[in-house]
Amino acid sequence: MQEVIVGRVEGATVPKLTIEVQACIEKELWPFYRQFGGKPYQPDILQKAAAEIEELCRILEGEGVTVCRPDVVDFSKDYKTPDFEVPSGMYAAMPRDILMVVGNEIIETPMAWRSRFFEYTAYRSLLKEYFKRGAKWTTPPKPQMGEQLYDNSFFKEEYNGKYITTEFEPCFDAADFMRAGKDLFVQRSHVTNMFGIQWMKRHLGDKYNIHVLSFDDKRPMHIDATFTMIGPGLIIANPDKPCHQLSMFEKAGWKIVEVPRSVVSDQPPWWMSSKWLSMNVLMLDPKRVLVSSIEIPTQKMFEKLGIECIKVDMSYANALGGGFHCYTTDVRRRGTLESYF
Ligand code: ABU
Repeated sequence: MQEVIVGRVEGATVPKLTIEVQACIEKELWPFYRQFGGKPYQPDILQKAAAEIEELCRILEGEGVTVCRPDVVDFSKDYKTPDFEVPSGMYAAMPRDILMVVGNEIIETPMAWRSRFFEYTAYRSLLKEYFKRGAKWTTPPKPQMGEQLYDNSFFKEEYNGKYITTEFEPCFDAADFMRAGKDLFVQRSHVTNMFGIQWMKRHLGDKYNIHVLSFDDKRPMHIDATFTMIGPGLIIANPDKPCHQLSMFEKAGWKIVEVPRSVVSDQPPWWMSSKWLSMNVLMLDPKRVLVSSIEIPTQKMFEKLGIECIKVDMSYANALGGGFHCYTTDVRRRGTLESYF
């Protein structure tokens, strides 16, 4: 990896518990969102998370990677469009959700949470700079996020394989995609609909193949704590969320390794994700990975695969719903455009 964007937690605000947030968050956490939605996250946790992210940047730079950061934005302001209103935004902590790099193109994704509508503002200084340096800069149609994008009947019954987003307009988070050369893998999730996947297919054209994957998962949102690509030919898989298309990878000769369970405790709190962030790692190159300093079983798994672990503490940063992969978007990597399927 040569250059990476690392998100920031400064200005982070708890999103309102809108229907699309409810679908993605464990029910036990809903009271937290009801109480704090629209207010800043607890300052002491934010400060500690910010310190961990600073340390992550220092470590990346020490490994020879250029680190870029989004602007500091106050996400506590309320906003209103002709289609919806919310009491606040959320954060610019997870560039992996909003920025997708494909070749020399950087795509600002049309995310599905109303609290994330204006998140792109934090990245505009960087995107203008990348454009000046020669990048192709694309913004897909921005969803209107009115009532028609969300399925109001979603909570009427127990989980039945439905999604909170409808097919009214395209939406997708970049973190539902992963890429190996000319092959992109994507899951239909609560925040990525088939219309969004279709948009990407038509946009990228014949140069890339998009494969749709699915998993046993009641709350699909982001593929990178479910099925994480360690490199072409090697995937680490969440044993609680089996992939329905495993045979496709097996036929292509890929190795799929099940990840050991996380060993983290309940403190600091887990406000927005499962503990499977233990597998939300960042590969610096095929032989070096950033992994949580607490997750010894996961470290051992990587060492057995011949991959050196660079250990970093992300306990407080994890509280906001992301691990190394979520907090970063790799902008430049060495390599050629291979086809694997
Ligand atoms: N943004 C990644 C969250 C994934 C998970 O909760 O497992």
